[in-house]
Amino acid sequence: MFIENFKVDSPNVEYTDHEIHSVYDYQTTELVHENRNGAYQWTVKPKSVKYEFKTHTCVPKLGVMLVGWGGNNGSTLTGGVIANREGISWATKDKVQQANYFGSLTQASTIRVGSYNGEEIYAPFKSLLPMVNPDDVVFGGWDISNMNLADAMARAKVFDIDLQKQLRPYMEHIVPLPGIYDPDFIAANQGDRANNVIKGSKKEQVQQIIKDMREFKEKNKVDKLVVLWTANTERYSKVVVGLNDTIENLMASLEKNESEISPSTLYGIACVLENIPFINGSPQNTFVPGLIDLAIQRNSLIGGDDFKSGQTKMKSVLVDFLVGAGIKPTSIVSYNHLGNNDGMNLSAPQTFRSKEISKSNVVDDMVASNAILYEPGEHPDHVVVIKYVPYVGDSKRAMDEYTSEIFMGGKSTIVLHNTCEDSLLAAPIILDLVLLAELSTRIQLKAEGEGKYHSFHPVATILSYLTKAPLVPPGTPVVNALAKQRAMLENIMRACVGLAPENNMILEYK
Ligand code: NAI
Ligand code: DG6
Repeated sequence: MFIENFKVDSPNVEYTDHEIHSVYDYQTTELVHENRNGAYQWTVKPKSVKYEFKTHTCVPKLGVMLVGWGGNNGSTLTGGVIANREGISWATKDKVQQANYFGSLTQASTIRVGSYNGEEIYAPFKSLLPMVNPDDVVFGGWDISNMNLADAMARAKVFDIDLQKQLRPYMEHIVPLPGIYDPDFIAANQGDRANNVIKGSKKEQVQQIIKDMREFKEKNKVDKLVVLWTANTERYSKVVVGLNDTIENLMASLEKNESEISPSTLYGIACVLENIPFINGSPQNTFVPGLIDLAIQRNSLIGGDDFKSGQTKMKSVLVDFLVGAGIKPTSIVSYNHLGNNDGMNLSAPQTFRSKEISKSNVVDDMVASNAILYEPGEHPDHVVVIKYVPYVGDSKRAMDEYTSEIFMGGKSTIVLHNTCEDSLLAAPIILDLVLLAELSTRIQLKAEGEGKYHSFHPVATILSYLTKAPLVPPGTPVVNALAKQRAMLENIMRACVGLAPENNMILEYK
């Protein structure tokens, strides 16, 4: 059964006009070991820590500025939100299609609330805490191409033609702001697009981005802004002592107009200086150590890296299942071909390398979790291939072969083939990222013994479900397994309304 929303009735939860206050017992474990005659003896102690959460319930008017607004993702997301907001439907060869937010965790998935008369009761994920309605988001952003969004949508060839016709009047007057262009960081084949660029030194470019964000906020009367990079994948920038390894060195490098500071890092610096959440949807190392430290110092949310849309999402489910079932994946080979501008940009070795890195590390935590299957240091062969095939456009083909060792030396090979418009997968993920980033800035918490409430760590691990290579605070374990990432997010939101984590024990029926 489905319910639209619910309220929690508990002595541990208080709803006031402006906030939800909850007291929550965090059940965890503490491990100790001692050396007994040369062998470690481990002891596990259950531990309970009392937390208090405070969630501001006033939902702001939210502005979202996209870097790479005129790209396939940017135009698809913008058109998709307009279509939802305006209630647009369109004819396809199969049926009359209504606009929807399928593929969005916050808008189109549910959580289990409990059982009622022997029936499982589900509610929308978004009903857990007050969230911005995507229909109300005001979009803006930058692009190094000055193409208007209606033409960009047509160039992307993602939406059905009847939908494009209906969206055109809403989008043809929208032209992205000039962006920061540095040909050294993206493929040479992108040069023809770059007709809308910010001039000046890197410091002046950062100042221009800050000015743009302030003007956008002012003009659109938004209460809050989130910025998200959905521009071309850049090559990795070199991380060098004295260049970008500390806040001081990064800021000094900005003053000196050092060539190795990438455009994405420049947008990041601008956002952190303005305390505006900044999310990186591409794989490059935008968050060099100096920028991470700056974000921590200024308590400004950063999140990334690289949207987890299709092939990697499957991988972070399938390998988790295999290893969790005691089966040993020994070879994972992932081929993609696609024909959109992203594919063209990734056909250069340096930008491909960024993508190869973010796609390759996604099974590490699952492999490390099972020393029965894997020797220390052992890892499955894992190969990622991406080819540019213009004809298929945005309709990416992803082919995967997983070979595993099973019982008594047997082998099992699973082959997957997925065909799908890449931008239709990415657009709802972008929405989730910005909506959850905004929500997380309204949550404060404190553990027992902590005097004052504080926000979550500015490096937003809460967003990891949505990214291939989750950015984590220094010293924090990276979790890639999709089910764990979803559970983490859902359970934190449940804690904010004083609900226990979903443990699936269903003891009441045992
Ligand atoms: P796209 O190439 O269609 O769009 C990128 C846009 O960024 C272009 O319009 C380009 O002119 C603009 N641009 C490039 N550098 C810029 C800069 N410095 N400042 C402002 N604008 C700039 O690519 P698409 O398909 O929209 O993908 C965007 C990014 O998202 C890519 O890096 C891609 O790797 C990443 N991504 C996409 C996924 C998907 O499923 N579509 C999944 C994971 C990541
Ligand atoms: C080629 O792989 C293009 C990429 O931008 C991907 O489409 C994107 O990284 C999505 O990757 P995945 O592994 O989540 O499907």
